Amino acid sequence: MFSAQHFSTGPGFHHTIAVGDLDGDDVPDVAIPDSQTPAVTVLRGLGDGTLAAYAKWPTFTEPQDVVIADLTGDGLADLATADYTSGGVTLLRGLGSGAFAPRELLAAGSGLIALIAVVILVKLAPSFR
Ligand SMILES: [Ca+2]
Repeated sequence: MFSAQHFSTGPGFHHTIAVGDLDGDDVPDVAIPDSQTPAVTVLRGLGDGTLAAYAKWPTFTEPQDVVIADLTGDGLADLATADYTSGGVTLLRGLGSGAFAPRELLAAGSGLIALIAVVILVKLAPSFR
């Protein structure tokens, strides 16, 4: 039987959560947008059911939602947030170690509250190549 554990996400306003492997160790990690700081709060999974202490990665203003996906096609997990007032989406390019490059703003207008990352994997049979 499991008992509840609490892992601090630090100060800020946290609305949603995303789970994915951000550092390539095959252990799920947690990312949470913090609209107050503003930042994405990341807690790395340690593989034993616990999470490491949080780290905050700066975003543009008022991130409301976060996705984890390889958005740049380099095979590494990236983070993107839907920002309510920044005028777009914050992209944090993953460096593969669980660290991220400085924030980039992708213009997409104001009032964003949610993101969906769609990854389509197509594996062609040898006869179709
Ligand atoms: Ca991981």
